[in-house]
Amino acid sequence: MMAIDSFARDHLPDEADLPDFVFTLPSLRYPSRLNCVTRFLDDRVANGHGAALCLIGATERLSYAETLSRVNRIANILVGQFGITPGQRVLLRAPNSPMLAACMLAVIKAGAIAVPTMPMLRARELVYPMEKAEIALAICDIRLCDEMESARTMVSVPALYFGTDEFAALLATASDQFNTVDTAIDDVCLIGFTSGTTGQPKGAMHFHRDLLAACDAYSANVLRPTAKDRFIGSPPLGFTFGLGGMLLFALHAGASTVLLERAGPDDLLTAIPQYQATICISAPTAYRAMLGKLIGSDFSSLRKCVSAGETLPKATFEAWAVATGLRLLDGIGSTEMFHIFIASPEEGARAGATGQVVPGYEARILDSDGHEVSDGAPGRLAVRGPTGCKYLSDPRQATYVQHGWNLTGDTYIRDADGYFTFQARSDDMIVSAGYNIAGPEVEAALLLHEAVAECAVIGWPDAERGMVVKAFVVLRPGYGENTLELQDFVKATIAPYKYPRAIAYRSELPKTATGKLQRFLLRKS
Ligand code: 3UK
Repeated sequence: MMAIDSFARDHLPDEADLPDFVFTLPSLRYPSRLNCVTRFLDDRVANGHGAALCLIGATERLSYAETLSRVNRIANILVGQFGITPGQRVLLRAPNSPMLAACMLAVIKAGAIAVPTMPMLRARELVYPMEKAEIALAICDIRLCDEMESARTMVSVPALYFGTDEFAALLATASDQFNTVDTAIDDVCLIGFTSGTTGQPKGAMHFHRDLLAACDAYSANVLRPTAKDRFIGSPPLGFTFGLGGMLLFALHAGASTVLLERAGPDDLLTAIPQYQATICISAPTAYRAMLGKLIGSDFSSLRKCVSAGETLPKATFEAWAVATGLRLLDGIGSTEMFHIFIASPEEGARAGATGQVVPGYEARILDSDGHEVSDGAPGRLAVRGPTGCKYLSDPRQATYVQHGWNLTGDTYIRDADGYFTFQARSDDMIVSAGYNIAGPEVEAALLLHEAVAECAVIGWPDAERGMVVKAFVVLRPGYGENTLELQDFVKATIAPYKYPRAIAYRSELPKTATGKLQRFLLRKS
């Protein structure tokens, strides 16, 4: 019997602080012992799907059988060379690639816990998850070794670099047979650190069943990929949006996925036709950036486009539909919930609304006392389902989970048809002269103006009104500053009292590694 490291289990929140888990969908009833990689890979190969393409990178293409054999080899290296035992935490650091995907799957297959990180993190930012998760091994792309080596001067952790001759030699000699480590369905297999717009990142722990539930709830019911699909997109695998959307949903459907190191809007414009991708996973900002440059790009292979991470304004939804004939699939997810819990399939999509609750999830809108508000009134979004927030020893668990419900920190309105419309992050609501104004609504209005490429709206301290609405605007090339015109435009588009009383012009806006606007930095500017 192998020693089992109980760190993750020991650091789960107390029973009383856990969210309720609901398993209403029959497809979410899993056996009590299962390693999720069995479903993602081994079962596929056993069922005759081994020859189908699985992982596609800039320099290599692996079938399902080749992916399984690579994953097994890496798992053997982890166990044989580094003595990794079930439950230990393995940090991963690399841009998206088939090798990174294989390493993550190998860690999980070996019963260990993957702790993926964003490739752009600096040494100082790596130290926190390394210490907090008591990392046993760091797997890192050799090209990103500088920050890793500098982090390792601060925390002593063994490192395994890929992209080196030594690694290639290890891989070549390792056995491609590996017995999947038998785990409980509720053993932790992943710790995703939040990007943390403020404060220290939080380590959101997820079970084997959480990775499967995202596939069986959201992907199977809303995205509905088939084995013929080819995924492509921008989020890093270090972000649960990317891990689910770019890897797990593809594997779960027997489809292929294109994992590119550079997948910004300009890269996607050429990569989508080049790889004949059918499903694009990205964020509103990237779709907006692509919109202006679509002429000359052949997007005829695309059949679905997922947008998440930030609110999708009506204008972007409509412009994308006109330009490509595709209805963007908006969806709200979070690192804590692992993936998307409110989203509608194309035929049910409504411009400007995030969508309806994903089958398997429940959602409510609460007032500040925790009572449900009536349809049409804004309140705090509370959700529960098969997945939920489980922070690695963090007092902020009690903020996210209250009375069994996960409180995402977003203000939403539900209408009588069960559609949920995003208002603002609860701390981005602006109270000006007694009015409640949602910054993102003013942003959506500004984005309808032809001169506006990007914008961010915040509350700005004001002696008279408490706060005033202030907009930071990035202009499209060829347009000059014209504050009066933009103000009049907003007044003509939404209730006039919401117009930005101050407008500042910027060449770019501060964003997190996951592409979210950092409004708090603007508040300090
Ligand atoms: C915001 C949205 C409006 C919202 C994520 C899909 O973004 C993800 O996770 P994070 O932990 O952030 C969560 C917060 O981001 N948000 C995300 N999507 C939307 N707001 N409309 C949307 N469609 O404030 C939420 O609380 O970085 C997204 C899948 C997995 C994820 N981790």
